[in-house]
Amino acid sequence: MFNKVLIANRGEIALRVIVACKELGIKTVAVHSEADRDSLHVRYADDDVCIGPALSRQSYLNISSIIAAAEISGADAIHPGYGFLSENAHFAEIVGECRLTFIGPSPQAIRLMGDKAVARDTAKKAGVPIIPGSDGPVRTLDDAGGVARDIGYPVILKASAGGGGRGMRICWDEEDLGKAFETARSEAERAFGVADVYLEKYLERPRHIEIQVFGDSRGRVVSLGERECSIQRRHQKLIEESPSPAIDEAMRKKMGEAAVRLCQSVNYVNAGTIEFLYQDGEFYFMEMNTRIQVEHPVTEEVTGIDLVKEQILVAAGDPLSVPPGDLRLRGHAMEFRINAEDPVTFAPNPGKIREFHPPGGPGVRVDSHVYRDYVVPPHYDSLIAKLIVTGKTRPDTIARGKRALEQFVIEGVKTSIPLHRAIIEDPRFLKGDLSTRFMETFER
Ligand code: MV4
Repeated sequence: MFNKVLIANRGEIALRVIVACKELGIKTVAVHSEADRDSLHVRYADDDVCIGPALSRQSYLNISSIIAAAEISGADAIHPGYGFLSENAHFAEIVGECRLTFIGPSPQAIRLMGDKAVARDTAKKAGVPIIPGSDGPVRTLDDAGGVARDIGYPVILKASAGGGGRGMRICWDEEDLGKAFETARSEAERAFGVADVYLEKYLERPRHIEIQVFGDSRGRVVSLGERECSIQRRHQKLIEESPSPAIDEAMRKKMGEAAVRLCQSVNYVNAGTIEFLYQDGEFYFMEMNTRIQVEHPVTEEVTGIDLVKEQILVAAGDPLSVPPGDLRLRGHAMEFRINAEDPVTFAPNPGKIREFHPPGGPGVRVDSHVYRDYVVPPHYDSLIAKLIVTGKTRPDTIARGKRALEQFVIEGVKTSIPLHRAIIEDPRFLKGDLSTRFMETFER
């Protein structure tokens, strides 16, 4: 087992990893920027190293500073959290070359899934359903037009190196495609350094449903149920839940088996997520995320598995602790992401938190790094807390969420709490009638 783990991240996920290490009896090293000196992850870690100025590029994305911090503090492993360097294959490689353990998948697996056109092809070869579309990138407008005519409009152009909704273009007809093709390519080139784009049939009302997967170094891969993440705005998730109101036991098994096949085909080790679009009773592979995700707690609540501890144990060579046989999800869990932002315009609202009273009681979990008088810096994402509620059924969980959101007091910065209080009263939300376009038609 590791003696000391360095956490290459900040905010709530840095605290979450420290908590897991403490429970495993492992020492921790926090790294922080100049803007994060007063952060709780710095206070709770055994050691801390300042790795640079506030700007992420100069601190949390600065590979040499992080490696140097690991060396001077005597860490033997690095947990990347989510965001920042978590899906950077080059970083994972350097960590290994420096005789440190990267707590995550291999650089090869990260690289393979980082190219979305390659990931799509890998899924197809593993027998995982994909959305009708091009075989690999489309090189010319002629090729794109040919594929689009075959599959029928509307189609969507996606950047091979993109992901998370960046660099996408919907085309309703040939004229749209003609206008979008070169723009999409040059945007992809500018944003990701690779111009490649691929094409898919555009699904008009899908749900975003993802499967949590986990592989160990003995070649075992398990699926740990799904998360429904359809409630998003500007490709930022707002609410996630497990189980999905759209998925029954038979579908869960089918999706889980498809996700496991994909992982096995790339010898996947550690935590990962297979994202699917789900529409009219069919699921289609969209992307794979090779990291622990923000919304991992909803899976922890319904499976009883501590995913972050599991990441550390598996990285140290232990077998998965999950017993063999079909997993059953227990109860229902829902996560509300609380951002320091204007609830109407969604503009970030950094500043000093004047009051902070998180809710408690049965079935309520708050994962947060903030406290009264904490100053939310303007340099990073605006997530300040995750409220996770668990109950026996979906209605019980919603009732618990409603009271917890009412009890949650945060003053000094504007937050998304009022938005969550409104969504939780929406008749479509209550029915579980969700799609990725839910927020487009949401009226407060
Ligand atoms: C799609 C789609 C419809 N059809 N692909 C957005 C994020 C990126 N991972 C892929 N995305 C989409 N791909 C096809 N063929 C709709 C979206 C999409 C979406 C997906 C999940 C959650 C929210 C979304 C919001 C807008 C569009």
